[in-house]
Amino acid sequence: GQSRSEPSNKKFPENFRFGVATAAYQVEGGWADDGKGENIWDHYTHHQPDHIANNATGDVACDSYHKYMEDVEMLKNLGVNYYRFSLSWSRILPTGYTNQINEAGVTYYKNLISALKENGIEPFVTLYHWDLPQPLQEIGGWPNPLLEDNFAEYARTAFTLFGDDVKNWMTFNEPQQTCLFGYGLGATAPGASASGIGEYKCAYTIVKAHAKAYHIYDEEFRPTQNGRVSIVVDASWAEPGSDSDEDKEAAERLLQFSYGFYAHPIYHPDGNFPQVMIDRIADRSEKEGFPTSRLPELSTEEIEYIRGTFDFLCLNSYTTNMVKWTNDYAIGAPGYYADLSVSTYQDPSWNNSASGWLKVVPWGMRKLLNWVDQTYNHPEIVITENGFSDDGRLDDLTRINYYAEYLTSILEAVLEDGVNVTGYTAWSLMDNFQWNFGYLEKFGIYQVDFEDPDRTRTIKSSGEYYKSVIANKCLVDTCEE
Ligand code: PNW
Repeated sequence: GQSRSEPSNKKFPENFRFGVATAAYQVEGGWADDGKGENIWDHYTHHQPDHIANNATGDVACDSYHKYMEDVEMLKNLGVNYYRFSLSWSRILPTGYTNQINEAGVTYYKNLISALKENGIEPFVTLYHWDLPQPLQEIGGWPNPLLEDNFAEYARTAFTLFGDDVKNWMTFNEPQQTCLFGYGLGATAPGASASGIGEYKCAYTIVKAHAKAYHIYDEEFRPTQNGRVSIVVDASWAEPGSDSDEDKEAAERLLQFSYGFYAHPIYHPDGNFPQVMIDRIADRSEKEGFPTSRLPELSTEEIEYIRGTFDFLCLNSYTTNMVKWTNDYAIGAPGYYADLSVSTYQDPSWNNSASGWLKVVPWGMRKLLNWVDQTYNHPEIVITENGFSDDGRLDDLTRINYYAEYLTSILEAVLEDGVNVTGYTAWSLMDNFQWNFGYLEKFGIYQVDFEDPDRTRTIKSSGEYYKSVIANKCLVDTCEE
């Protein structure tokens, strides 16, 4: 309901780490500067502008390509332990392939990384936050299994260039957003509509590409660089609509289709895609007249190669959905939602944000953390994104409440449930390009003035609050000692 609970007055453990996150396309701008190649978000915003609110683009965004020293000053002011940002593949390899390295792009990231380190801020680097080089889309993008090798070569290039200073790597950010929305539903770049087939082929490539990058790190870089590699998978908690066995089964099935699809092959001791997906998609494919399942099959060798390719678990989560059981959708055109066959809704009493999908449900975070802890054998978890959108006001009290309530729920999972969460990352350092929503939804703890050519940044009340949380490891004025 609308009621607010008091934030916890317990302290975070001494070794708990706090950070903030951004992503290259959302903040950098400089889309064609100094030899950068075109990627699928450049292409999509330029060629299908009607898919983006106000026809916005990331051409300039927060102009971090030029203003990164100011970003580092903000990070220093906040006192964060680490900064999670992503590399633009096309800025380093303009064609997507390793035939050509763009020295200016390499210099940009070297400068950013050394400025962070000089200020005692650890770089947490994502290799792929949705911005595939356009030439690799021209050969089909992620549903083409050959991209496994293109990604692996890009990863090796990044480990070689930056691995002496970067000790925490994430291969992919939220493959569900790439696969389901980009290649299934046609809602985000590259805008391919092939649901029931495209998202499954995409996931097959991505889990293998992740594993290959992990093995390359393990064999060629870990002995000298000694860092950690993982993948970021996003989840919304799925709460059964009632106590009935059907609704519980439906909620678990949604978690497996949305989160388990990408997490199970890597994080689960048995590896492979979730059995409920294998069974249901095979059954429906057969009834639809397909000779084999629309879900690609992982061979025994592939399952072995992929499972366990992580050094810690990275989780993004913002919200919760309620789930009700339904009859299986009628056999007809293939589709992800038909394969899944559940119905979801959000409780009208939950507090809103500026994003239609994002309702404030802090207790869902605690339940999700417990589910991940139990399902994947008590891994070390870093929350790599969590945050709240509004209209961009400086005095953003609803965002402070969101952070206080979600961090309370996380603290309870750690202290009372024994879940091994070691880090928390606020999305986002600053307002930025929010994909299809352009600049309408603001997630920053710093405001950015997008009317101002200088893209002036101003700290919000939530930024001051987060700063005090980091300094005191405490959510209220004074914590129990
Ligand atoms: C994340 N959901 O995407 C992305 O990693 C960020 O780049 C993005 O800016 C941020 O969320 C805010 O939109 C998500 O439906 C999109 O639960 C949707 C969901 C979760 C994450």
